[in-house]
Amino acid sequence: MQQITSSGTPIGSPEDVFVGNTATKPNLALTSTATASSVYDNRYPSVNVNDGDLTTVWISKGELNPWIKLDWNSSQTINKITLYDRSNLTDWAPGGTLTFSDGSSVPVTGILNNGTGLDVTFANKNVTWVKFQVSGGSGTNVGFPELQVFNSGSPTPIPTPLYQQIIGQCGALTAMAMTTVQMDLMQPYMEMPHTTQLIKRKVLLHLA
Ligand SMILES: [Ca+2]
Repeated sequence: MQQITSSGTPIGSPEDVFVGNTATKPNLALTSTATASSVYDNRYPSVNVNDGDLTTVWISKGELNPWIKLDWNSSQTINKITLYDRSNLTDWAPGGTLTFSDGSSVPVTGILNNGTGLDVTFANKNVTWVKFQVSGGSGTNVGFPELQVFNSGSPTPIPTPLYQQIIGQCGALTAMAMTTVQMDLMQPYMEMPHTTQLIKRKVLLHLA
């Protein structure tokens, strides 16, 4: 009996239904202006929180519950913010509240103490600023290496000529997929970098 998928493609055949540009969306924080409730000294200015560099840190001056604010010159559509606590285990901002220029707010909990980023997602907002007020902070000088702001919308469609080119390359790589391409066992697919884009294509497998 021939097994087929829900889309009718025989197992073992590539299924060209999931191809998209999953390239990272730009971090909108990079184009904002950062201000903070305080700054420890000129080695740790507020601009360090949105310079795209996790090794540079904004540090408050003796605050456990400081705030940091990002302002844009024009309205931005956003739906995800990633917060990175200081990587040292002394200073810790475990959570707080994001407030926005549209009057809304989003509570934040679960920021890890080790500097691992926490993604906070929400429905699209059109805003000119976002402010994060820390609560429950501990240590001596709470701060953040980075706040990142995104509009993580649907993948950008790939122009047809490029799509055809990539499909051709994927076809040539299918036989190598088991050994050379990252696989997700729950939803098998192959990934291949294509210039600045990361292309995913499902590859259906014979499991028996
Ligand atoms: Ca930084």
